[in-house]
Amino acid sequence: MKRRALVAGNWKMNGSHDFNASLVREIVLEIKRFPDIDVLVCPPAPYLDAVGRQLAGSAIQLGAQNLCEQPKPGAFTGEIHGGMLRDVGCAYVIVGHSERRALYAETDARVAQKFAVALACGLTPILCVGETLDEREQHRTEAVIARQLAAVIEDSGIASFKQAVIAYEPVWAIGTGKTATPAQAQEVHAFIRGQLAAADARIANSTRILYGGSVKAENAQSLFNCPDVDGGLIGGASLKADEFVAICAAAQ
Ligand code: G2H
Repeated sequence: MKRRALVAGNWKMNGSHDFNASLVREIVLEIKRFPDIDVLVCPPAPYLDAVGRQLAGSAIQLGAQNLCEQPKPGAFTGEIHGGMLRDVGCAYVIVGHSERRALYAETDARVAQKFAVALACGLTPILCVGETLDEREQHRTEAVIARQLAAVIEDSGIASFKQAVIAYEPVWAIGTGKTATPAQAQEVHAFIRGQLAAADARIANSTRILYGGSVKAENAQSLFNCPDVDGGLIGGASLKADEFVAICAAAQ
């Protein structure tokens, strides 16, 4: 089965009303050239509503970078419920990004809770998995990723991946300028698909697995050519309209 590519821009903690408006204006103009892929931008939470309004009428979808693991809204100061993300027009939410795992102590169990809440709220979770440099050097890449995936599969079930996306993001390649080679990416993507296939071959075949970690216009094509790479989760390069559009072109 040929999977439809997805290119998702993770703006992280960057932007302002003026910056976002100009970036989105340029992307919206160009994106019409790429009808065969899905494109998504994930601004910081305070800007979701404004960016969503600017995207209205375009094919670009809106995603959030995080959500609260609590299943119901209530007294959780500073947190954002998945239903609120839906309310402002989000279709996707990133779950378990390595920056949240490392800097905000998100455990596999909490990531699994967030994944489940995202689904319950009608959002498509983008589940991030990936190993650190130490883990790779200790040949623990597969064990780490298997553990990260298992936490979610055990909690939400393999069928949940009918409405989910996985992003493989080697931590050593995030924002460092170091990118996994296409061979390294393909090897891990095939492993991830194999983990899903062990539970359900059909779901494994249809689940989109994105690569993330210093994707740029110059390396996107070679990564997207890999048979198990179905697009990208783009950080730094998604903040430059021409770079992001060139990455979309590579996925088309
Ligand atoms: C990985 C990626 C996007 P960058 O975090 O999530 O960021 O492309 O800047 O490495």
